[in-house]
Formats: sequence, structure tokens, C-alpha cells
Amino acid sequence: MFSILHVMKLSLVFVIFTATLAHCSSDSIKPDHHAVETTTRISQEPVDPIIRREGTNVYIEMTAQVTDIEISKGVMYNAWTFNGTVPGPVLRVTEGDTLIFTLKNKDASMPHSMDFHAVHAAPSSKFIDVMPGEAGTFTYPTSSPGVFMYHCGTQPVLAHIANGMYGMIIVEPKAGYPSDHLVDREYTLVQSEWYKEHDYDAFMNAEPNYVVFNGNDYVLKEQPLLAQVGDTVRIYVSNVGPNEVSSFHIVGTMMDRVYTDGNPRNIQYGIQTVMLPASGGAVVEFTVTEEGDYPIVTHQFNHVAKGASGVLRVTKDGTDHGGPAMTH
Ligand SMILES: [Cu+2]
Repeated sequence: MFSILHVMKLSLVFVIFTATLAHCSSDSIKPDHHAVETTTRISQEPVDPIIRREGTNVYIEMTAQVTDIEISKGVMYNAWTFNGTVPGPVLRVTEGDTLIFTLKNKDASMPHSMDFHAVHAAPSSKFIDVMPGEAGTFTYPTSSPGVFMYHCGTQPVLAHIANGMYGMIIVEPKAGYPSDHLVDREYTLVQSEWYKEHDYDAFMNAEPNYVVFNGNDYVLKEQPLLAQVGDTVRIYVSNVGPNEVSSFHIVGTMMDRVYTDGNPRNIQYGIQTVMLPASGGAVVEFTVTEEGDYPIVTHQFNHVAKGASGVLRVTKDGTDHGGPAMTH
């Protein structure tokens, strides 16, 4: 059976941070004034998505919310999210399904929206803002198979993506992939960047502080993806940016098959590195022949130094021996 790992760090911390400052003039015998400054940092508990199928109608309810995400060990980012995780939940439907999508906006401070790259729809009516405290429902068909990005499309989109509002939707081909019968296990990876928190100038102009897979720079090193010697592994990979491209590469293998954007007709063979533009995706497949740790990287090594590496651990029986991982 296939297995799929959704590596998502759930942060359940609810923090209200109150700073009270009082000061007075040094050359006055009585205080000029007392200033009280209150900062409230909201972190909403993750709300699970609700997904229900009736025939080919798939009802999906997701929540826009503000939640602290641990992007590196001990480094919290007060993220704008779908459902309290970054990336948001991996959605999986089948070509030909109709999505009846509801976005609830729990963020009291601003509108959010949903832009699915998996559908043909008029953005001006189907990807529109949902106001704070409100919900919006939109219907669209999934007519093309693949692995697609979704993201908040509210202005400025750069801020909504850089702050964490993105994820992956897989539209499985109706007839499957020609290589389905070869695949032993599968995983999902989303590459993205983190900048200085809520700093629009940094989003615009700066190098990212972190480039990561699945939202942080440590989980995929501490909890490697697993495979057994001889397995054929499939990875659904997406680069959501917002600004950088990915040169996706798995050290120690080459990709026997790559389906660009996950469309079964876009097949290439024997690829060493997959170019993923911002918002691009692919389905990649390869067979692991020897035991060991196989670093997963973008071959832009300044981004590896900023976190973009994970580990695929191959063992005799496909279980983790728990040892420290080889990373790049
Ligand atoms: Cu948003």
C-alpha cells in the first residue's frame, strides 16, 4: 500500500504577550506621563480542514487563521495560515471532481482568499476576498491532473504567501500514472522561503532568511523520509516561493521519471535536477538501490545553507534506525 507523509509542524501555542512600559522625564520631579504599550500576539489553535465526498463532488472547508509556526528550532513566526499549519493541508482529489470549496476567515484583522492553481475559474469571481469573521463558498471543476500550488490571493499577494498562506493540491489523473504499479511509497514536499517576520521590505528586496521544505528547516532532518532498499519512491513536490526557484535534486539517485506539473503526459526520463519555477510542481520517481541517507536538496546551495535540505533514509526493512542523518 502507498503511504503518504504530511510533515506539518502543528503549533498549538496561544500566547498573549503584554508589555507594559512606564517612564518619566529625568529632569522633572514628577513624571511627564506614563505610557502603557500593549502588544497582543495572537496564535489561534489549528482548525482541521473538513473534506467530504459525494460522488464526484468534493466539499472542502478550510480556515484562514493566524498561528505561530516554529520555522527553525526555537524560532517562531506569527504566520498567516490555512488551518494553522505551514504549508496548509495537502488536498487530494481526482481529475473530473468538482470542488465545492468554503473558506472561513478567522483572522479578525484582514481579508483572505483562495487561489487554486488546479482549476479553471475567473479569479475576479472565484478567488475573491473573504472578510474577517465571514465565510465564502466557491465551486469549480478540476479538469487537469497534476500537483498544484494553492495560495491566498489577497493583495498584496506577496505578503500573504511570504507569511505562510500556501499549500499543495494533488489532482490524481483519472486513469492514474503509467508508473503507478511500480511505486512502493510516496511523499509530499513543499519548498518555500521565510523572510524577516512581517517585513514587506524584506519580502520585496531581501534574501530569504530561511529556505525550507514543508515549512521548517529541521523536521526532515530529524525525522527522515523512509524507504526500503529496492523501493521505488514517488515524491509530489511543489515550489511555492514566493520569490525563488528550486533546483530540486536528490543526492545519490537520478529521477527515473519526472512528470512536469504532475501531468502524466509530461513525462521525462533520467533527470538529475528538476527545475521548479515559483509555483511549479512535479511528480518525481526513482528507485533506491543501497542502504543509507540520501539528502534531498535544491541544488542552489546558498538555499541549502538556509535550511533547504531533508533526508531520505533507506534501510533494509524500511524502518528508521534512529541514528543521526547525513545532511548537506
Ligand atoms: Cu491571505
